[in-house]
Amino acid sequence: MTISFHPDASLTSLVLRDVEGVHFDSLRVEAGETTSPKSAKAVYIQRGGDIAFRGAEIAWSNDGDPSNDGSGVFADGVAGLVVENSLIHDVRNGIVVTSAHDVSITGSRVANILADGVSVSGTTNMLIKDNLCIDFAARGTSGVHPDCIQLQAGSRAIANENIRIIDNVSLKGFGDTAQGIFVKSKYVGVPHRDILIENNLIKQSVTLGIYGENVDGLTIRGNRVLSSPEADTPPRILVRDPSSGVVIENKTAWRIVAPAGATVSGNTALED
Ligand SMILES: [Ca+2]
Repeated sequence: MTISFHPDASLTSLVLRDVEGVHFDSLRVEAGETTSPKSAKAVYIQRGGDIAFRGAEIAWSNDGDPSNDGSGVFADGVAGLVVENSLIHDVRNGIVVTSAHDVSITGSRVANILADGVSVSGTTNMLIKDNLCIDFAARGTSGVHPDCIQLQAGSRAIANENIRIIDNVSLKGFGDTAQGIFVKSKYVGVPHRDILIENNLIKQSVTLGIYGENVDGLTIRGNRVLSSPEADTPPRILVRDPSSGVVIENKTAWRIVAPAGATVSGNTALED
């Protein structure tokens, strides 16, 4: 079933619980302000599957105050999710995916972000491609450390497997600094597996452009990690142990730090 929204139509929130096979065209959610930003979700999908959003616009309050915004899309336990050509703005987290599989986030823009653009845990088979993160709130606001794309193991201690992060762009824009692509599991013996980070552009001014830790099978290829003009700490590529099967190649970055045993070749370092 496909639900197409009239250009004048909007919702204040959308909850899909155990829903199967519904595709939304041009959904608009204007969620307004929230007094509980950590738990509030403009679009909440719990279980179910084969859910798609194409051409959506999902936003909390566009008032210059990032502390009154909740998350844009929060998907938990979903079997099959597409977010395509959508705009998600004025959010705490743009898109949160946890304990899901077969997920595609493509061609979308996440702007005016307090925490993370895309945050993923416990998920298998996911494509994150052709997205843009821009205009982060001041780092440290409400204690957050923003990233464009973050892979973590979450509170359930389940890492991610087979995640492809390709052709995304993270820019400072008119906002503050943020990390680019951050991949870490804090649980011993629970590594992420088979992670590809390819041809992304990160132009920022904090140390971690691309970061990996506790990953089994990590390929970082063809990315550009560049400083924004006012950078005092240019971003770098940093991969830490415990990690195995690490390949870093054909990348441009100010500095590349890899663990022993990594295959590092064909990179251009911008060290001055
Ligand atoms: Ca706001």
